[in-house]
Amino acid sequence: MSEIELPRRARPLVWGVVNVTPDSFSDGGEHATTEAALAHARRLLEQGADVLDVGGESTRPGAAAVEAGVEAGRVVPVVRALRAGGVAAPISVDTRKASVADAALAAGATVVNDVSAGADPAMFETAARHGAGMVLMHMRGDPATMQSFARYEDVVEEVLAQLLARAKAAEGGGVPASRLWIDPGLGFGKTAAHNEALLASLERFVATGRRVLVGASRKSFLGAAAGKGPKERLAGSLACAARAFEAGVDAVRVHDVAETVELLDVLARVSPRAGESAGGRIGAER
Ligand code: PMM
Repeated sequence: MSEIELPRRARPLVWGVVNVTPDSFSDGGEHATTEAALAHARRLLEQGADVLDVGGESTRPGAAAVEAGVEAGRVVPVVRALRAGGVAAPISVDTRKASVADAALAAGATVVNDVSAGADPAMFETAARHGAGMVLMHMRGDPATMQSFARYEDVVEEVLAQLLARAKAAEGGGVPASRLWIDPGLGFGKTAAHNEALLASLERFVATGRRVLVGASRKSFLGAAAGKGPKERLAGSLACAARAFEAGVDAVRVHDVAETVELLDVLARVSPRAGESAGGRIGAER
């Protein structure tokens, strides 16, 4: 079975966020049109993004759901135009809907980034049929309700157990382990203390042998309490990327690609962990 083509690096791969939404918390809907999203995606590639993560539904806490047709109408033209323009980099589609994933994969995406970890019963079959990769992210409830579920006895063990169960389900649905990432879902039904505990325990996720992706970029726990807006959370976002490097995760999902690539490339040269980190593991047998 052929594997998804991913670059090999001595540091986590950088997934650049392309939100084609009018209401994303992190970039305020700046890239809502196809043209703006395309320009943004090309800029992220120039800055060194390894993967483009294209999304058409805001998942910020309390966000309302988006119709499948509307969501597909946002993401599919962007994926298609990137491929038509010769972009060869892996493209993931950030969606919870199998129909949107299906259309985006047909247009040239190669990975499904599903913040619900396969809640749509048709999702695993869809990813499997296209030979796509899948990110399985941890969340409780949905974006409208998730913060009411932010109660855990042991957040690390509970998140990990749920993710491993979803990974087994994905494999049962035909998506092989070599194409799966698990993601603790920072900010999705979690308090700041939960997010911090998960970041402090990333090694537990890496130790499962599964690929791990982490998305901390610009999230509220990095500064909302101090009155910092999403774009004022760069230092905190970079601190989390450094933490991900140290823990040996495979990928970080970020908005500030240039700064993150620079940080990780320096770490790859100066850290005793260089080479052990996960970008270099990608494509290895699991
Ligand atoms: N966070 C957001 C959206 N999608 N996907 C994954 N796999 N992990 C995340 O942490 C994650 C995600 C939050 O919204 P944003 O697009 O505005 O950053």
